[in-house]
Amino acid sequence: METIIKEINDRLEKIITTTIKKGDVQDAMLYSVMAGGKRLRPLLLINTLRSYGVDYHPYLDAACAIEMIHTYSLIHDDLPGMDNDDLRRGKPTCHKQFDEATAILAGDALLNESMNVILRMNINNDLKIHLLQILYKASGMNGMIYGQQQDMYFEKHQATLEELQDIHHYKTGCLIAAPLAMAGAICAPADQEKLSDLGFTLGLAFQIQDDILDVTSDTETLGKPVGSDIENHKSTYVSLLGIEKARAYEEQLFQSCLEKVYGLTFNHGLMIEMINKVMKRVN
Ligand code: GRG
Repeated sequence: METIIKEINDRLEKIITTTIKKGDVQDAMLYSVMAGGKRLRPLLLINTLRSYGVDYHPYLDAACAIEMIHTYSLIHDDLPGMDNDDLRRGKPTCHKQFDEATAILAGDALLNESMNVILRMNINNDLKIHLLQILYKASGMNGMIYGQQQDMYFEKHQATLEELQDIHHYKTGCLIAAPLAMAGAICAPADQEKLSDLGFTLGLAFQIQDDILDVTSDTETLGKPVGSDIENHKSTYVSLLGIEKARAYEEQLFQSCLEKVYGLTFNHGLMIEMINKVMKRVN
């Protein structure tokens, strides 16, 4: 897995340093893309291909394109007009390190250039269009951006558990399901739906874990009380269910992911390793 992460990192660095014009925006793109993300989404694409016994190298750029979209979403999510965060992955957020205008453009450019990365890939045009359709539906207004809109609405309104699930299906789930669906499009079209469904379940489990990590790291590192998000009127799985039920729900979804993996005909071991990596993260 470490070798593959290095390949992803090297390729991302090369794309940003060699295919676009130099200047502050390029510096900001590079800063955020290389700031130490876990590369979960590209790994999901690559490891799904490997699970089917397919060489992932011709598709490395598709994996990088997903990470570029993910990074754009984090840069914009951190902006003063959204979450107004000063730190991301333990480092100054893009707008703190550069300035707000540069961070907006860096996010915009990552989204645009992600499409150019796929357009330049040396694969047949039908597959290229199929990959573009999956990725830009997942990240667009019927996907991640819709989820972000709902998230912003429910910062001011109390969400039910169903509404919370809907937010995360779109905001987090779509960009986790996309790499699995893209792998399906590349090498197992008949499995695409099942792979996407696995991705949405994994995305939900990942989000619940994120909510749990938020409160546990609050208590451990900041001394804030568990469930402090309740005071911010922000609904989370922990604020709605309590930490024990949230943990039980996460475990139930984790088991469901394993069942879905065994419902597919490929190398199960690799995918289980990948799911374990997602679910056992500590940040
Ligand atoms: C601004 C259009 C727009 C969308 C923003 C993804 C997102 C939507 C906001 C990020 C805020 C957030 C905490 C989302 C939950 C999903 C999540 C835990 C994202 C972080 O993903 P990781 O853990 O990040 O894969 P790294 O740092 O490893 O890349």
